[in-house]
Amino acid sequence: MSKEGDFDAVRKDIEAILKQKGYDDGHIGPVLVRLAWHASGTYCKDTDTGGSNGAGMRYEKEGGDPANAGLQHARVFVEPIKRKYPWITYSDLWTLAGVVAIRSMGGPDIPWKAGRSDFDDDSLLPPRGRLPDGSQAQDHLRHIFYRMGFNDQEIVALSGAHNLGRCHADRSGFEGAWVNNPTRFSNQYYKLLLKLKWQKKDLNREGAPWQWVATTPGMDEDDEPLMMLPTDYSLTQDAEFKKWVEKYAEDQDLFFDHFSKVFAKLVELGVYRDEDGVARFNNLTKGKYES
Ligand code: CCH
Repeated sequence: MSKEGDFDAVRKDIEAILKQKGYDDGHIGPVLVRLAWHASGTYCKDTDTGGSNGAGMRYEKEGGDPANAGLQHARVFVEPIKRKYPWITYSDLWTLAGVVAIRSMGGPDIPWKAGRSDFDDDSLLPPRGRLPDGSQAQDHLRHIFYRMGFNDQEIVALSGAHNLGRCHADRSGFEGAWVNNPTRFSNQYYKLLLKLKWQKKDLNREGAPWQWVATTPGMDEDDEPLMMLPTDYSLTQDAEFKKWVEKYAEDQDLFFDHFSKVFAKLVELGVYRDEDGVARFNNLTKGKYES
C-alpha cells in the first residue's frame, strides 16, 4: 500500500500507462492532456465558477457535453490509478496526468500542486458551452480565453498543445494530426502553421464544416495530410497572435518556458491557496455555482 499523499508514486504509475499499443499513435498522453485542459477550461473569472475543482466530467451534465466527446477514454485509462490511490481526488489526478504526460512526451516540467476537491453531485457544475469551438476564429478565441483570465500571449502558448494528438471524426468531426510526430512535444505546430501551404477541405459535419489541410515534402499521396482547425489557422491572421506564433516557431526554449507557466496557471483556475500553498477552499465552499 502506498502512503497517503505519495504523489511521486502516482506520477510513476501514470508514466507507466502512457504507452498503449493499439490506441491512436500508441500513446494516451495527448488525450490525458486534453482531459486536464477541459477539466480546467470551464473557468469564468467574472463569476468565479468552473475551473479544475469538481471533476464534473464524471456527471452526464459535463461529461456528456459534445465538447468533451472522447474524453471518457482518458477517464477510463486513469481509473485503475484512482482505485490504487483512493485518497487522490479525481480533479488532482486528471490535472496531474496531463502534467506528467507532457513531461514524458519531451515537454517542459510544469509546476503542479495537489489540493483540488471533487464535487459529489452535479448541481454545482458550470453550464455547457464554455469550451472553444474549433470552427471559429480569433474573436472567439479571445472571448473564451479572456473569460478564463488569459492574455493574447498565453492564448498562443496554450494553443501549442496541438503539437500533441489528433482529431477524431467520431469525436469532434475534425480529423487528423497537426504534426508528423504527435506524441513528441515540440514547437513544430508553430513552424508548420507558418511554413505549409494550407488549403481548405470541406468536411460537412455538424460542428466541423471544414478544416485546413497540407502535406509535407516527404509524405506519400496516400498519407493522411496534416491539419489545422480554423481556430489554429486564425492565429496567423491576427497581428498580435502572429507575433507570438513567430517567436515560438523560432525559439523552442521560449515556448517551453511560456507553456510551462501557462499550463500551470490553467490547472490552477478556480483553486485558492494559502500562502503555504495549501488549497484552502474552492468555488464550491464559496457556494457560487449557479447555472
Ligand atoms: Fe485542443 N482540440 N482545442 N487544446 N486538444 C482537440 C484535440 C486536442 C480546440 C479544439 C480541439 C487546446 C485548445 C483548443 C488538445 C489540447 C488543447 C480537438 C480534437 C479539437 C476539435 C478532438 C477529437 O476529435 O478528439 C480548440 C478550438 C482550442 C482553442 O484554443 C488547449 C488550450 C489545449 C491544452 C493546453 C490536445 C492534447 C488534443 C489531442 C487529443 C487527442 O485525443 O489526441
